[in-house]
Amino acid sequence: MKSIYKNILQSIKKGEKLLAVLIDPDKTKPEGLDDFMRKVNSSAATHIFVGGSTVEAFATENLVIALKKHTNLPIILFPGDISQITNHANAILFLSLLSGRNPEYLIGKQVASVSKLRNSSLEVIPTGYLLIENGKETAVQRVTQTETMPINKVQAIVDTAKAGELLGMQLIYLEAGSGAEKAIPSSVISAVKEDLKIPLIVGGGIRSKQQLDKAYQAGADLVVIGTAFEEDESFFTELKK
Ligand code: 1GP
Repeated sequence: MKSIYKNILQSIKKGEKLLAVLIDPDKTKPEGLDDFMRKVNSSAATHIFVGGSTVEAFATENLVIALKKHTNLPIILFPGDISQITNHANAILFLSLLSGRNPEYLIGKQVASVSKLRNSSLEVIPTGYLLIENGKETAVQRVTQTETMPINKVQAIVDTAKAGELLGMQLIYLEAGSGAEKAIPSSVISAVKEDLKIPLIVGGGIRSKQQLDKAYQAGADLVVIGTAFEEDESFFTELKK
């Protein structure tokens, strides 16, 4: 049943905040997921995102198959590349890197992935992806060969997110990059949110409950956390249901 996006909209309507745990197949192996996933399941996490910038062939599929044995949370692909598409997940963020001007990541990879998606059972969720300045170069920048959007150019960020909405995208994702030194500032989140009718995802560099709450208060509907959980699994206990 293709209901993941519908459920996100319903949660937002009820005033619920959503939390995705990002699991990178390059850093997490299918074996030994037991303990980690027990913590995920008893935390406030509502979604699992699976993806990374540089992932070995089949690593994503193997990880998704293993994850399904450990959780009932929806598993959403957040792919860095076409090779990470697997039908075993529930949905895919069909990303277009709107902050950059590299045609490969605006439309090229998307066209190339159609043969995999055309007959797939995955729920495809078109997502405008904006990479925002964060203090240091991140993997997304290196891989996509694009610039980040400066945080002092708030109107440009707001307009870019809005363009995504007007193009028919269903989600906007403000990304500071995995392991970012600086998370997306509240001022940027709130300015984007104010002008947007579709749900807003925020991720990158969020390492504390306080930062998480700040992002929610500023208007993030769904926050993505990866590195903080990888580095310290006890963070899950701070985020109990
Ligand atoms: C990266 O937004 C996500 O794509 C999560 O970032 O690993 O810094 O939590 P972190």
